[in-house]
Amino acid sequence: MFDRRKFLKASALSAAFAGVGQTKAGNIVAGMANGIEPVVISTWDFGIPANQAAWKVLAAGGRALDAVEQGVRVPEADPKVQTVGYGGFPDRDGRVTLDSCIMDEFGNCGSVAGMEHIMHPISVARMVMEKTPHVMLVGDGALQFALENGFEKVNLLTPESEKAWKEWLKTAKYSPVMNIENRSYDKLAPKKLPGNQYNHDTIGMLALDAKGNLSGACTTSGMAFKLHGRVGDSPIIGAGLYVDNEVGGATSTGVGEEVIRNVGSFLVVELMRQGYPPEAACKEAVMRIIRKKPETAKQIQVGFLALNKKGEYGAYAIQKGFSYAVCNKQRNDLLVDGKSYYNS
Ligand code: SD4
Repeated sequence: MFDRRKFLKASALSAAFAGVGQTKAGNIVAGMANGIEPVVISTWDFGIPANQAAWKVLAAGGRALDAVEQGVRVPEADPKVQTVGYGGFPDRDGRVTLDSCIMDEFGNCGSVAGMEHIMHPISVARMVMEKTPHVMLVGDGALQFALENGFEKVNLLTPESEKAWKEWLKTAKYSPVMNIENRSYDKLAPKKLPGNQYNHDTIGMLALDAKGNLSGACTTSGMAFKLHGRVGDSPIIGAGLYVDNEVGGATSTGVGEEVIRNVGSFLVVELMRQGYPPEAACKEAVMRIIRKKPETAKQIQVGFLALNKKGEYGAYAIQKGFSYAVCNKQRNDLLVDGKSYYNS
């Protein structure tokens, strides 16, 4: 039955935000006038080469699901990206444990958490989605499943990441101080590692294909030097990633504990369902974290990235410095500075 109150609320929100982002790089993408055009967006600067791999699939008329899988495999395999996949920083026991998830246009999803020794956890997550009746496999069970399905066992700890871990061990207290860890590793490792190009976090990727279908992927080695067994937001459907093909998709980066507590990516998608444009939805999800824990929020970074069904996109973070990459027919290497609550 038609709900007039809901309709008026949604219309009012749409109207209130109608001007948001129409002229800014971070809000509107191809297809506004001439129907939907494919687009792929992803977190941080390493999103640029990842998007380009995804774009090959989209430009050939491929499925968004294939695009996001191919895209995030790029940083997964790149040892210079020390926060995703191979070469990722280990936990405080020196073990590289990976978290990944994927979600398609039908609401199917798959996930692995705390998985060791596999170069492409995103592809294992996809296999969990497609070959099992389950959503999530963890730890040894995830590894066993991967090995049984033809994935190769590799050593994910590179000499550079091992060195950074040993450096961290000199001063590390064995206590899970989650809310400052993000920053301490930012200060510690990347600047000391020669040749390191990238120093940020999780890759979350969202794509819209030529058929107008959405998919998303999220993959990470998690918080550097975490407690062994700690799982962040990234492999948790609704926290690190959510896609609803009727509305849009969202993904997150930063301190996963706060994202999980607020079911962040699901919240962003639900806000878009109510009429919020992507950036406004991301901002409201960030504000929810800040309002609940203002003192904690001063110390941490959380960023959300969102893409709606029309191909509009946006982002918002607690702290400044959250960049995201965009690739479409016009540009394959756009890097956008996401807006943030704190600006210094
Ligand atoms: C996590 N959100 O494990 C991920 C990793 C990240 O800053 O982005 N860390 O919490």
